[in-house]
Amino acid sequence: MEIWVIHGPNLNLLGTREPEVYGSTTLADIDAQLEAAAKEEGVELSRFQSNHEGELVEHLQGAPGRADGILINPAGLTHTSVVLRDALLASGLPVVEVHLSNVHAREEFRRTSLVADIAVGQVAGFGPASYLLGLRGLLAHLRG
Ligand code: CA2
Repeated sequence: MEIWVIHGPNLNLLGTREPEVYGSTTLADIDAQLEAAAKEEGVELSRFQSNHEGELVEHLQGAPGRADGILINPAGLTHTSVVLRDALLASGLPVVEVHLSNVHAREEFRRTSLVADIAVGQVAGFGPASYLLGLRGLLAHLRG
């Protein structure tokens, strides 16, 4: 089984700026934790980060036939991007949406997600653990 992990814009800055909001863990740390969890679960991971909406869409277009499920933190695009939503839908794959922060306890605009209603589920507010919980949830869904 192969899970595609996708990180949206600015998440490459994790651990270097705004630690009071997003913590001090880097994206490489999160990827390493996910890799360890995937190994335990006996699944393959493919990881991708981009600051460009179009690159994320093109990447997602390669998912059908290769990925079994998508774990995504769409970052700011969560709240704005119809094209990312369309690309996720077009993949035909189960999607789990994750956020480091509790998007429901921040500014009003972060409470809107264009991904949540097409996702299997959303995990938000647990810092890097959101990714690990999201991965376990996605695998539970895929394994029925
Ligand atoms: O909490 C999350 O995971 C978010 O997806 C993060 C996004 C934000 O726009 C969403 O509302 C919630 C922001 C990602 C930017 O990450 C940074 C990390 C370090 C420094 C600056 C930005």
